[in-house]
Amino acid sequence: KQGFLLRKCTVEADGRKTPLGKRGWKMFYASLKGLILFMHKKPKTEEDIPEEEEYRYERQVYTEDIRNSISIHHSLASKATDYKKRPNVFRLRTAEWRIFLFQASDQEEMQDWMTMINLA
Ligand code: I3P
Repeated sequence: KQGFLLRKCTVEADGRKTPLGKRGWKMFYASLKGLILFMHKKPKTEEDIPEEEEYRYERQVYTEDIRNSISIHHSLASKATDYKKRPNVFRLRTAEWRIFLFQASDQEEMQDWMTMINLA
């Protein structure tokens, strides 16, 4: 499963709220392989694009972002019914109790991501 996802961090591994300034929504190209949700980001500058690690999706260049990739082993995805500001948002709680919100492009995509993550 792969596709664009907007991500917002809300709770860190230490159980604390993600600090202000790091709570914004950020676009990633995500791909679920095994038990890792690999994240790919748009590089800030052309020089940040390593030739061999270049990914192109929908005419945009996205490079692998190991730091933001997430282990989904023992994690749980569920619809963020209490989050009303945006549609098609699901919550991901990881084994270390980090919490992320992800906004998918539509309801079907959201359902698909939740199913794939929870069945992985
Ligand atoms: C955050 C950004 C998010 C917002 C978050 C802000 O600021 O505006 O969009 O979340 O609110 O802290 P920053 O970009 O400086 O990190 P919402 O879109 O959910 O409102 P929050 O602190 O209430 O999570």
